[in-house]
Amino acid sequence: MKAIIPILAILSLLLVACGQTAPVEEKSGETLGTADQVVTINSFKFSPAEVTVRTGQTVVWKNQDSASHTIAIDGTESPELFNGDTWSHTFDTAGTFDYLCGIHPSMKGTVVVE
Ligand SMILES: [Cu+2]
Repeated sequence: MKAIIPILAILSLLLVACGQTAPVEEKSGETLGTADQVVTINSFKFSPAEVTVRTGQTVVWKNQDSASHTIAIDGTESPELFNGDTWSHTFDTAGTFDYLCGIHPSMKGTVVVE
């Protein structure tokens, strides 16, 4: 009987920890569900190369390339994205945000925030 209480304590700690993860940062299919625009990375290209969102909206990049890439945009850079990885960024200010891959700077794209 004494062993049950510590187990319950650990279980409730695990539940709290799970509840604190941010779904937008997860590498799951749910990420794409929160996207206002999705940019696919394939063959060293962002597709579409330009997307338009409104302020407060989110763009999700999905790497379907065999090579790994990053997205350097709006003063930040994604972690290295391997095949199947996704990364999202929410744009809070209007403007035109040109971006590139931090690993392959010739890879370029644009997010227009209206
Ligand atoms: Cu790249």
